[in-house]
Amino acid sequence: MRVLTGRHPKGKNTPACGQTVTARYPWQVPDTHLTPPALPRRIAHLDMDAFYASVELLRYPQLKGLPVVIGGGRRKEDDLLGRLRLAYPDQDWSAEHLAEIPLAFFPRIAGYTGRGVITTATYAARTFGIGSAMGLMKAAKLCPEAILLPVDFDQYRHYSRTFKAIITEIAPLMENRGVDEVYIDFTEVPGGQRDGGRVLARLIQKTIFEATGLTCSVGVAPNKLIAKMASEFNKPNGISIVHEADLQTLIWPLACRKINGIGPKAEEKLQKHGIHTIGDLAARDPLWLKDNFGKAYGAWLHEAAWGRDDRPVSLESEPVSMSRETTFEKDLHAVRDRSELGRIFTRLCEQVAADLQRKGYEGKTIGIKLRYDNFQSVTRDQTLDVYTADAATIRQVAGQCLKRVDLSRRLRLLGVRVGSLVKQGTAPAAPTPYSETIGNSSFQVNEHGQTQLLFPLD
Ligand code: DCP
Ligand code: MG
Repeated sequence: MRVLTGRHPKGKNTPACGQTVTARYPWQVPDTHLTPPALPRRIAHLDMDAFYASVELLRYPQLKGLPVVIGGGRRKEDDLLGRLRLAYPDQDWSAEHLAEIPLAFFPRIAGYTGRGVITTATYAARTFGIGSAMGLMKAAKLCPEAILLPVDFDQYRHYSRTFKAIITEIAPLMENRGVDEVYIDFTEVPGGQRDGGRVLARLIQKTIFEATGLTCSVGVAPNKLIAKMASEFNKPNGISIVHEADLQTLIWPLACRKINGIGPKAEEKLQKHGIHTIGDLAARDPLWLKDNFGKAYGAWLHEAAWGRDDRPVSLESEPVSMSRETTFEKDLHAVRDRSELGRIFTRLCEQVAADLQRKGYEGKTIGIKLRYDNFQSVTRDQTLDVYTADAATIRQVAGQCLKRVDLSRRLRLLGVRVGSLVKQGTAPAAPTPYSETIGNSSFQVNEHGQTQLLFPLD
C-alpha cells in the first residue's frame, strides 16, 4: 500500500531565507521606555491571476486576449508535436516553437462531448460566463470558439514554487495557502507600512512579473480574513489596501459568502434569517448567532463580521490533504467482490483518520479515487460544514461519493482522501445544527438499489 500523507501542492516551502533574527543578550536589560511602539499589523493576501491559464499563455503567447479554458485532460507534449508535424509538415516542430503554432491549430470547445470540467479560464473567457468547475459541455454552449488546452500540473507547480521563492526573498514571513495563493506578513518588512502596504505589494507584483511574466493581485489589510477578501477587489493585476476604518464602507456591503469560512449551507441559512451582507451579520446580537449557529461558529461569525482575526501568518507549510490508496493484487468488482472491497474501503478510511489524528489535523473535504481496469481514474469529493478526523464519518461521506461513480467496471485501485485541512482545534466552525450532509441512512440506502450492492457498512 502506498501511503500518501501531507501533500503540499506547491512543493517545499522556503520561508526562512533572508529572515532577520534579532539577538538579545543577557546584559541588555530591555528598556520598555525605549522600545518603539508596535507597528500596526499589515497582512497581505496574494493570489495569482487565472493561474493555470496564465501559465499556458506563457508558452502560447499567441493566445493572449482570447477566450481559453483549461481542462479535459492532461498535456502530452509528444502527441502535440506529432500532430503539429502532421498538420504542418514543412515546418520544424519542437518544444521551442510552440509560440509559432497557428491559431487555427488549437482545438475549440465547440461540440465537446464528455464529462471534463474546467479548472480555470482566461478573463476573456470569463466575460462569456465561463469559470472554474464548470462542465466543458456547458462552456461549449456559452462560447463555442473558446480554445481548450489540457492541464500540465508539473508546469503549474514549477511556477508556483518560483513565485513563492521570489516572495520569500523580499518578505520572509510567508504562508503557503495553495498552488497560487499565499499570505505575507508585511508588518516589519521595508515598505510594508508605506501607503498601507501598497509600496511593498507593488514591488512584489513587479518582481514576480519580471521573473515569470505572470500577474497577481494583492490585498493588504490588518489581518488575513480581510486581506483574503481584499485581494479579489481589483483582479486582475490589482492592489487593494484596506484599513480598520474601512470596515463599514468596503467590507460590510459585501455578501456574507465573501468571508472565507462561510460556505453555501451557512449562507443559505443566514439568508433565511434575512442576513445577506456582512453588515447584516455584524448587526446581529452575538447571543442570537450562538443560539442559531452553535456556540463556536456563532461567535466566530460575529468576530468575522466585525473584521477581527488574530491568526498569525504561519511559516510552516501546512499539508492541504492526507490520503491513503491501495492498488489491488487483482482487479476487483463492486458486486462480486463487495465484502473484500468493503473491508479495504473501511481500512483506508481508518488509516486516513489515524494519520490525521496522529498529525493533529482535521478536514472537511472527503474524497475517493478509483482506477478502473482500463487505467482510467475518477475522483469524487464532498465538502462538509464541519471538520472531522473521525473514521466513521470519513467512511460515511466517502461512501456517498462512491454513489456518484460508475461501478460496473472492475477496479484496480481505491483511495480515500481528506482535504481542506486545519490544525485540530483551530477550525472556524464547530459542528452546526444545519449540517445536512451527514445522515444516518446515507450509505446503505439508495433509491436506485445501487449502493447497497457495493461496500456494505460492515
Ligand atoms: N482550480 C481548479 N479547480 C477549481 C478552481 C481552481 O483546478 N475549481 C485551479 C486552477 C486555477 C488555480 O486552481 O488556475 C487557482 O485557483 P483560483 O481560484 O485562484 O483561480 P485563478 O487563479 O484561475 O483565477 P483568479 O484570477 O480568479 O484567481
Ligand atoms: Mg488565482
